[in-house]
Formats: sequence, structure tokens, C-alpha cells
Amino acid sequence: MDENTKVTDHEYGADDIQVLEGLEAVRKRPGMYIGSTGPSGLHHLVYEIVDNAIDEALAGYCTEIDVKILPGDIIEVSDNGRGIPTGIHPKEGISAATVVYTILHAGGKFGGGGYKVSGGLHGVGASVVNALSEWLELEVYDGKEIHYQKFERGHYDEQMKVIGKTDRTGTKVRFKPDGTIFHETVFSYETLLDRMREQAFLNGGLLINLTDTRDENNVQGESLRYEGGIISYVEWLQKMRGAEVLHPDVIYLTGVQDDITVEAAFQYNTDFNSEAFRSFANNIHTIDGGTHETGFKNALNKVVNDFVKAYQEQQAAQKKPKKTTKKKDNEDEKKEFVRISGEAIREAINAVISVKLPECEFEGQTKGKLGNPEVQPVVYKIVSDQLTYYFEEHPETANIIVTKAINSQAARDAAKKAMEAKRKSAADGAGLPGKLADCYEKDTARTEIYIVEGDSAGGSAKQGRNSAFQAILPLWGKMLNVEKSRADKVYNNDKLSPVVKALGTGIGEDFDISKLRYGRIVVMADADVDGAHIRTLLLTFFFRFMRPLIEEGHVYLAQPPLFKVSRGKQVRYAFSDEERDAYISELSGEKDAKVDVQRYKGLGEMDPDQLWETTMDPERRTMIRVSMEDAAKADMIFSILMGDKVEPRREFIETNARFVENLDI
Ligand code: 1YM
Repeated sequence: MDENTKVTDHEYGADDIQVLEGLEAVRKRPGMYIGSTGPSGLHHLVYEIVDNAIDEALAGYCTEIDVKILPGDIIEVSDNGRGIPTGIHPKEGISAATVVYTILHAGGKFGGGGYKVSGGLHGVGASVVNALSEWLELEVYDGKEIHYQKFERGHYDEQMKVIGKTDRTGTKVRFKPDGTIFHETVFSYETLLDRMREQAFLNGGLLINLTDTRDENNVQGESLRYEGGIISYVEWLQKMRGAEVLHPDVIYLTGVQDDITVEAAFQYNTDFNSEAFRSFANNIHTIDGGTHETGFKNALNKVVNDFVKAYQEQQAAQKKPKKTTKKKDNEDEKKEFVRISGEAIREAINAVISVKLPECEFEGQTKGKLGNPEVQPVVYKIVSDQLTYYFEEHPETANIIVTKAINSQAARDAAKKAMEAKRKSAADGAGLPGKLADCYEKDTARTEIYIVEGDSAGGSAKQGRNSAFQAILPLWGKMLNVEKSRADKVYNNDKLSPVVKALGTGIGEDFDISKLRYGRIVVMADADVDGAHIRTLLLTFFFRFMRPLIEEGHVYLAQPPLFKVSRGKQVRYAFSDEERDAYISELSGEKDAKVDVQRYKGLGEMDPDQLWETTMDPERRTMIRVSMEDAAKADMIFSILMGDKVEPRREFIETNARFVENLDI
């Protein structure tokens, strides 16, 4: 017998063999059960245990959950619910709690009858956490006795036993993730805090305490309870992004139909070109949206357009003399009624949508999209009925939102006109910007455009490039912060319009990726503060106006070296201080020969050959591909970084300083 089939104090029957095989399967292929054995999988262990406590809260028996990170990165989760049943399970002949922690469950719980609402690991359960823990201790308080059992990698030597008396009820679980399974066993307080806060918002009124006692000199913690549920969530999101709200109250709509519970909360702010949706199905964050989001968007479209139409009809009736014939009247109405596009209606919205349903189907590569088709008409019906009612009851708010939608549409129309005028103007020649040094090839599988700040760097890049497939566009003029500008200004900006023309796709609602002229768009800027500024501004622009470029992985950041380390003809380029030091010791050799170190302050200091060798040659360069995991999160980060409120930006930079280099956007 190997160590994984340890002898326990009861005989193995056919069921036990199944248990062992089940938990072995989890240990052999952990990724299949928790997604990965990196940090994300590690944190999922906590979510799974907490989800069981949240289910107990949803069932109405638990009001408080404690989550602790203890020294040694041990996790302790406890709740004040009923406690997992400890009685002997009729079929298995062991404690029901032991069954929960040792048998793989496909999803729904036994005994319950209801459906499992939350679910980090798609409901596979506590046994997976147990199988992937070096050890796990379970304590159940049943109002009389404390029941206890210890497991090692899912196995146990002793059955559940009583270790003391108690008058409270609840469940406590302590575990240490298995270091032979996980690459990373250090928990991130911030990651757990984000998740616990999200769950506290989604389960309004529930108290979740998070404490980190790993460093005894720096114990940190937070008590999270939001009576307002997702209304509080929207308020919090607005505050985080430093937004100025457009109307005082968060609009909250809710209803139940066909076993589907729908909740939506939203509020507009004064931002431009931003749209932030956060949606959840059974408390699981659906980062790619799905049928609940579509239902909501369609309902919002319909209701706002109904009100716009009524508003326009009213205006027309006031203006029109009574004499005109009926037929003409109708014609005029048709002409005057302007439909507002979904994008214009959603500009500057901040929304949270949460649905609960008997069984979720998730779609897409990352399973981040709700697929259930029956959800869309239910959300549509509830949101359109209730929003119509809300607008009737709150005419001032309705008026603010409808006016904002009309203005957003007007700005978009003006922007479109500006674009068309530019396109048509003869001065534009073939339509390509004058400073673009284009490449010869046309096949986007190979073509690249380098967008370069600064004329001298642009010059070196032009000489150093391979003109067959690499185009260079130097940037000049005054850069516009798109975060603070209406769409028509963006289209007319002298720095951005050459970028738009060179890429060929158009922007905003006109964006057409099939017209993209280059497969790779490389932003090449100095490795200093000004360079960082240019990079952020361009990324914000792409994110707000050409988002599919980022979503489909076309945008890259060039990585020019920071140092040149040389000894005679031997040359090394270093991209960090560590690399520089390593090359210095490599080249100085045993005899400590003199090594020359040059620090590049800007791209302009490199000659064309050096620039090609280090930064542009596909065989030798490294580039960062810009990706975006979560649009709502990216939207928030751009608002914080580029908006005009200083305080949220300072806070963001302080808490994220360590991560800023590899932000996921
Ligand atoms: C710290 C983690 O697991 N709490 C928890 C779990 C259960 C219950 C209560 C519970 C559920 C039910 C009845 C029911 C679970 N019970 C089961 C099972 N906290 C934590 N609190 N009585 C108690 O669903 O009917 C699985 S989880 F299957 F045994 F009922």
C-alpha cells in the first residue's frame, strides 16, 4: 500500500475504493477541478469553503463568516450556521460531515433539496479542498458538542469524534494547501479582500470578517457588511473611480419570474466614453456578460427610447400649428424622431446585475459568460416593466438620463460627421497620414506599425526598421486625454487622427476590424515618466474607442533596453538592474576587467542598428502583449488613472505600486 491509501480504523468497502479513486483523481489532475495550481487555484480553495458558508447564509441560518489567514499561510474559515450534519450517513455508514469532505460531489448537495446558489469550483465541493490540502481540520458545533476530525491529503485515520461541549452552532475549517501540488502557497490579502467584499455586496446584510495575522507586527483586517447589497456595490464603485454622479439615487430593480431572481442596480456619472457592467449569476462573476446582461441592455434601450420618443413628440406638439393635415403630421413625426443607440444610452453608466437561477450554464473559453437562453426574456421583462415605472415615479431622474442619452447621441453624430468630412477632404490625399512611413507588404499576418513618440526616435526607427513589413508612425502634436473629452473632440485631435487613419479601422461605433492594416500595433516610448504617460494615453484611447484591438491581442508595448553593457566587442543589452549586474559580472570575468555601462535615457540615444537589434527585430526583441481579462475592472483602472480626481488615483497607486508593472490591461 502506498502512502495515499493509508489504513483507517474501518474496513474498506466498495464505496471507500470509490472515495480513494475520487480524491486521487483530484490530486492527479488538480487543474481540472480548480482551474490551475498557480495563485488563482490556490485562492479558489478559500472561495470554495467560504461558498459553503454563504450557501448557509442564503438558506437563512448564518449571519457571520470569519476568514483568517494564519501564520504559515494556513486558512481558517468559520460560520455561525447550523453546522454540517454530523449524524451517521445512512448509505455510507460514516458521519455526513466526513462524507462532505471525502466524496466528490458532482454538484447539488444531498439532503438539501434546494439548489446550490454559489459555487467557486462549479460546485464540486469541500472534498476537492481536502484532497489538495497537506492537512485539514474540521470542527462542527451543534449547540451541544464540538465534533472534530483531521485529514491529511484527504485521508483520515480516525472517524469524527466529540472533543468538547458548546452552546453555539456553526462550522470551522482550517487547512494548509499542499505545497507539493501548488506552485505558489502564499495568499494575497488583497485578492481575498476583493472576493470577500464582492460576496458581501452580493449577499446584502451578511457580515464577513477578513483578518491576516501572518505578520504579528502588522495584523490587518476588514469587516465587510453592506445592508444595501448591490445598491451599496454601485455606490462603492462610483466612489472608487472618483466619479461625480449624475443623479443622486442608485436605481434598483428586482423581481422573480420562472424561478429566476433578478436584481439590477445602476447609476450614471459624468464620465465620457466609459461604460461599466459587473454581472453575476448565482454569485459567480460573469466577466464576459451573457444573457442576463443582454436582457438588461435591451430593456434599457427600449425604455430610454420610449421616453425619448415621448419627449420629442411633446416638443413637436408644442411647436406645431394645428392647421397641418393629418398625413403631413405623421410624416413629420417620423422625420423628427431620433433613435438613440445603445452605446449612447450606456455612456457613463455604472451597473451591477445579479441573477439567481436553478442551474447555470457557462460559455466561452474562460466560462465567463452566462449561456442560459431563458434568462434573457425574464431580465428584459422585469427591467423594462420596473424601469418604466421608476421613470414615471421619478420624472427628474428620468429627465436627467434621457437628456444625457440625447446629448451623447448628438456628440456621436457630430463625431461621425467630423470623421466623414475628414475622409472626404482632398487635402488628405490617399487618406494616409503624411508622416507615416508605410511598409510594402499588405498581409496583416506579417505587418506591424510602430507608433513612436518623439521625432528623433521616429527617425532612428525609420532607418532601423525592415521596411518590407514594418511601418513607422511618429507622433506629434498635443495629446488629448480621451477620458476627459467628448467623442467629437477625439475624432478631431491632431495627435490621434493620424493613428486612426493609419490603422484604417475607424473608431467607436464605426470600428471595423476587417479594415485593420497591420496585425501588430506596437507602442514604442521611452522607459521614463513621459513615456509611461504616452503609453497610458494611447492604451486608454484604444480601450475606449478601438477595444477589439486589445481584446483580439493586436496591441503591444515595445521593450527597449535600459542599459548597454560592453567590454570591447562584447555587447549585452539589459532590461533591468538585475540583468545589468549579471552582465557586468559575466563580462568582467575572473580578472575583473573594466566593463563599460551605458544607461539609455531615451530611445533617441540608440542608433538605428541598435534599435533594430534590441527592440524591433522579431528574432531578438521582447514585447508585452496588452491583454484585458475583465473589461469592467479595466474601465475602473483607466478612470482612476486618467480621470481628474486625485485622491482615488493616489490610493490606487499606493495599493498597487508593486503590481503596476504588470497590470492586466
Ligand atoms: C466554514 C464552512 O461548510 N457551513 C455549512 C455547511 C453545511 C451546512 C451548514 C448545512 C447544510 C444543510 C443542512 C443542507 C453543509 N451541509 C452539507 C450537507 N462552512 C460550512 N453550514 N445542515 C447544515 O444543505 O441541508 C454540505 S455543506 F451535505 F451535509 F448537508
